[in-house]
Amino acid sequence: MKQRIFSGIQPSGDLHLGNYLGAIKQWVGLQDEYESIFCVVDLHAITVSQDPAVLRRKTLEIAKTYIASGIDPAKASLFVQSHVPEHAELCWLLNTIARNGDLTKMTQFKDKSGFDIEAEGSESVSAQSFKERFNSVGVGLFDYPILMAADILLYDTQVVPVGDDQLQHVELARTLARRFNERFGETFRVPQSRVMEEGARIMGLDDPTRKMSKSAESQYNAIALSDDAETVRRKIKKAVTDSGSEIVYQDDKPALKNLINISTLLSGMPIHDIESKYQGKGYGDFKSDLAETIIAFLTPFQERIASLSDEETLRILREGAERVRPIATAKLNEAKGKMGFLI
Ligand code: ATP
Ligand code: LTN
Repeated sequence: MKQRIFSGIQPSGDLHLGNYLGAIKQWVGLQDEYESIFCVVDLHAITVSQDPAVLRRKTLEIAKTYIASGIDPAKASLFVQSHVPEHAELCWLLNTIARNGDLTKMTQFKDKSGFDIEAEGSESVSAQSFKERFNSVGVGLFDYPILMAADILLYDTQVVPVGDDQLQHVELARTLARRFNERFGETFRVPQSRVMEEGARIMGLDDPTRKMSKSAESQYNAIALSDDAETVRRKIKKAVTDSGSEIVYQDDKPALKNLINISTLLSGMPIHDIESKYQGKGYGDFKSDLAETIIAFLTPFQERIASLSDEETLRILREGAERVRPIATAKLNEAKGKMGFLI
């Protein structure tokens, strides 16, 4: 029996190389080894405000990206979260066993809300501004990790492949599974997370101390999977570098380390070989080759996306939902039965 994996990406913002290298590329390699379920998590996307037309377009775009990256709908189930309403319902059940303290420590919540409950009482935050900030943060954004726990636990997921920014959320899914099982009897499987080593964290091109992000302010933070050749060349040229001019992979050169990571992951050339290739050369040569490596990856990828019609993509997504829904229904009913609901 193959183990089951589940993962998802939100249809918000433009997907970038970090999403591909830190998440989707790993999934492609896992689909033969595991029974795979990959979701477009549209219910998560609305935790920040979305234009409905854009949400619709992005949902299809993420599904096309999965397929163009090599996820095979014959092997893996691809579906849209809102097509399986059990996700939202289990989220409600889990809300009643989660505690506020489980959520206030989540770094993604702190980042996205700009609100840090642990900062209360510090000199920099007055009681007044603390309260104002708290009152303005959306409830959905706070509850986000519980919905993610529901996604994972509904399918008896054994392994959750994610970038390292999501480890804290998977940890919460584990906590909630255990808490539920202790209270109501063995129901949910406790999942494991799985992070890919080098690709785990691709950093921003404009700031190697922060991860490359869909919601970054500067257009020079990320290479979008939809960027054309000229844009890639311009962004790589502008990417910050460290002091010195040698091409070496070292912790004290975080900007260069990040660029070398991207290069090795896309070209398959070992890091050591990259260092040797640029011995005696400067950042300029390395960067212009890196831009071409990225373009050589993106061009056929974008062609595959363009060849997928909306209708075909929607058909794949509907089939995926039909395939996984019975699993979700059975697990939800099991949980409801244990909690005392009439089934
Ligand atoms: P946002 O910046 O709006 O939070 P995001 O770019 O982090 O969005 P998500 O939808 O939160 O994207 O993440 C999708 C997947 O991509 C997750 O598994 C996440 O861990 C991974 N991921 C996101 N950014 C990076 C990155 N810079 N490096 C590696 N993996 C990443
Ligand atoms: N929170 C995740 C997306 C996500 C997810 C999941 C990942 C939602 N549900 C279940 C793995 C398993 C993110 O922002 N990347």
